[in-house]
Amino acid sequence: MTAVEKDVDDLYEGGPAIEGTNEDLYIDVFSLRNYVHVDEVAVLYEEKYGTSLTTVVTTEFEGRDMGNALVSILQYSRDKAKYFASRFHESIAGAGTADRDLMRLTISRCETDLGNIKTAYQNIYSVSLIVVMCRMILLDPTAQHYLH
Ligand SMILES: [Ca+2]
Repeated sequence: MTAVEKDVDDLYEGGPAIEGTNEDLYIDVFSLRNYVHVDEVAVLYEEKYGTSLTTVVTTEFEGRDMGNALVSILQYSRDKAKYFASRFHESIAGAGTADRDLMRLTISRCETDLGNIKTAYQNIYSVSLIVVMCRMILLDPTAQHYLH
């Protein structure tokens, strides 16, 4: 079982499956995991239990500020820029064979939201995407064409 799958089941067992809510569990999952993880949990939760996690949180925390905060985290995690930042991270982590994927991502996204991706990448991984890409180019001679 992956960490995402475990969180999905835990959130079900600590929420809809019981009377009341295991609030500490919800707060832990939403605040301690990175945004990519939270979004993966949200997607898998809906696939597995047929209800959006946003609906579950809204119901379990009805009328309380904590519910609004958790829903905000869900929405932020769902942001497209985060998704593409994650894809960049995967491409860079596998540099060499993945440079074609990275280039394709760059071309497809650069005219729309590369600025948002750079910001998201910085927020998630605490390092500049530009710095990471420059390092990759310097270390990988086959990636030199990105400079031209
Ligand atoms: Ca409940």
